[in-house]
Amino acid sequence: MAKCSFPVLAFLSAALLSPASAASLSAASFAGQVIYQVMPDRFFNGDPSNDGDADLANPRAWHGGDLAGLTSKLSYLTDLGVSAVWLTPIYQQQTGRSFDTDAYHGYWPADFRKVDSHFGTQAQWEDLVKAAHAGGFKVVLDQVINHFGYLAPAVQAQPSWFHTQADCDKATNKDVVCPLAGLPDLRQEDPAVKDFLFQNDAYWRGQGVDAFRYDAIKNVPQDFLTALLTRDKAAGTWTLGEYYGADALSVAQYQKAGFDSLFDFQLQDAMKQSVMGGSGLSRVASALDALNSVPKPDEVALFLDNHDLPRFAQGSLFEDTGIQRTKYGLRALMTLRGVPVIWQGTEIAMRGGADPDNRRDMRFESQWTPAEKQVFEVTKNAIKVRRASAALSLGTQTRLNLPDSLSANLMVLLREDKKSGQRVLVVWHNGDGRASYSVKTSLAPQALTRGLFLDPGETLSSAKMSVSGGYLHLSLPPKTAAAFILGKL
Ligand SMILES: [Ca+2]
Repeated sequence: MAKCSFPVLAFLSAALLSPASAASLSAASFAGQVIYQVMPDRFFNGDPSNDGDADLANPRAWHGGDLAGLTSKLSYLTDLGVSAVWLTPIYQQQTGRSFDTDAYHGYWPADFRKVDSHFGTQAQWEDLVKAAHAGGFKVVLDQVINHFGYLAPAVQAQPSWFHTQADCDKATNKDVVCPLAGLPDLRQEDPAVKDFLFQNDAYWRGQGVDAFRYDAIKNVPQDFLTALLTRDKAAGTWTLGEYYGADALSVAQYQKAGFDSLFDFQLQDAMKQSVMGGSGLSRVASALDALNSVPKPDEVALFLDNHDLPRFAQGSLFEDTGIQRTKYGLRALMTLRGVPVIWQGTEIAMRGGADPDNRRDMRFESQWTPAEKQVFEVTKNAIKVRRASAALSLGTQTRLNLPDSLSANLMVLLREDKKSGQRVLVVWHNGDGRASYSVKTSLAPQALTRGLFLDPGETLSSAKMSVSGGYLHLSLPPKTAAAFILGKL
């Protein structure tokens, strides 16, 4: 729920926590998790009785998806193999439309502590949390801290809670004081507003939420964020900030300020260009190198697309290309240090342009094409491989230098879990055809090793690796990511 453009630099005030004091409060970690992002209205309709004026033909209207639907599809998430579920906001929204659009997305709140009737009842929320926890999922809830919905009664009832046009006009930090997309902008410097937002967090923590995804963090004051995050850390709540367009520098600055995690938009953009768009891998390599200097690289949220961006597969002209490259992208994502986040439908290479086209209704197995089923199977396999490997889930990440002539089509990462001694060699192959490479290496000799990722129906990967005579030998299918177990440390 934010718009800006690259490049992005975050300017933080002196009021922030020092890195040391922020780190000392840290309690929660999502290292090793794989998050699945759900927009409940567009996921699954488990209770037609709450549909209200849903209109499936209108992409800007409510569609009827709800909490009961998500609960009934937790088995789908278990099958996919993810470990956490992030819900876009589910609390009570404004009544009526703004810009000819319903508040189906959840970012136009009216009552922050009540489940919206379209999403279900308080009891259905409790059922969901109970079932999710019983299924081993962590629950991540979107928290809006910047604004109310345009038509929320509070805007008229409590005008002192909101910035005015005059505040905006005289503000030095327009991002913080001026409305985001015209939304009624909360005055977090008002103690009553601050306390209201603190209590919203406390309320949802009490409702079983394990982590918050904070919307539009560049649009709220830093000292407010610091106070909010201090409370979250003390309570053991993991925090994920959305700073639209964030690069590794922004990630580092906000982690130092107390966030456990931010989304890395720079890496997302690089992967879109390289994996889906077909340009070389150098921008991906740079984005990964930049992450080496963030305080908590294991916690950084990695993603191919989300509800605010065109779909990952949307970047390709042909259907089969979009399918093939989404498999590549999802496998590649599962090889990286950090916390992968999958937006509902990306695991079947769903298409869609800008909002609301990127929020088409989720489709499930009986509705899939054979190609979509294949993408799902590839994703499921890649998640399974990642979660079974301490090196891929939790290991350090070192990018190996390659000759310039190879670096557009090849990227090699060494993932090492120091605790277990497990090591995995990751290779991204961006070439259009099957290819073999021999690269000088200091790795110890190793017999022919097959890749860990399997295509549907395959029992032995066609991706091959060996090390002999001081050379790393690779034989790789086109446009894919591979991972090979290396001898222990
Ligand atoms: Ca419904």
